[in-house]
Amino acid sequence: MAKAAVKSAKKPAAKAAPKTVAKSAAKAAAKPAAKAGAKPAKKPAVKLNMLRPSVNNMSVRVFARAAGLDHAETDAWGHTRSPEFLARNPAHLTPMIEDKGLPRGVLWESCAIMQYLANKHGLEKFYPKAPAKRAMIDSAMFYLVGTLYPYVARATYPALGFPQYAGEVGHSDANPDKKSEAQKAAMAAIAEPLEVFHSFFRDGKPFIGGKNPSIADIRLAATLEFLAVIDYALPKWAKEYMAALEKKLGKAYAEPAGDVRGYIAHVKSQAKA
Ligand SMILES: N[C@@H](CCC(=O)N[C@@H](CS)C(=O)NCC(=O)O)C(=O)O
Repeated sequence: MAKAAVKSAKKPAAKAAPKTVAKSAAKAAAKPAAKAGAKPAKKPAVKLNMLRPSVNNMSVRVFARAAGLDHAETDAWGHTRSPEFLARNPAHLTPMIEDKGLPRGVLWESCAIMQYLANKHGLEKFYPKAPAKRAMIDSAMFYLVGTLYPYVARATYPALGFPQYAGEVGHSDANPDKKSEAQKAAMAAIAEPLEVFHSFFRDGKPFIGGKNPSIADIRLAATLEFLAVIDYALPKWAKEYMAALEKKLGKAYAEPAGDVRGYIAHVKSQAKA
């Protein structure tokens, strides 16, 4: 399994702080950079710009490790709105990879990144080539990003301290009762799509991908990590599913998950204080 080299961002500028990650995130999840004096490895093939407390980022970080891809992580904390970053990625979003073959040199959107890297390196174990099987993985990921994730974001971002999106109650000047009502409604809405992943996409199999976790499984398990911040009562199957995926992927999962879990523990301890 390839170990990701990690470069930390230089001074994160307060003004350039990323939209969806609270300022304390960088501190809470910050890890020391690679050991000084270590033998310089050959230049990694792919550069991954990432933010540690994010489950969108966690998905790609887990996948790159699990697939043993030659890559280096750069902590983009405080840089996503810098002129240099925006010139390459006007959406200012992470995860973002830099890879030579790409027409614009960069690619963002977690699922698109995993699909591209799996295609490029023939990683059929994570992303089957057969059209019908592949379509199910794609369907699960689109359903996650388009339906489940917006509920998860509205339910958890207020507790995570992440800003919500324009037009949402959480983003507005609405009174706290209205905000709390909206948060609760989003939380209640999670159960239905979650059950769809279980009954339809897993359909009795250990993972959406079958015996082995696919990129859709990595995306789903990572997303569910955020629910711990609101003490969401996950159904038994979901807890077992997440544990099975972590067992199967080992450190490849546990390491990036540790950053997300560390951030959640931090915000929870702040809320209690
Ligand atoms: N749908 C995207 C969401 C990406 C996203 O929201 N990234 C956030 C972190 S969770 C980000 O990089 N925000 C920085 C900014 O907006 O400046 C994906 O799955 O990759």
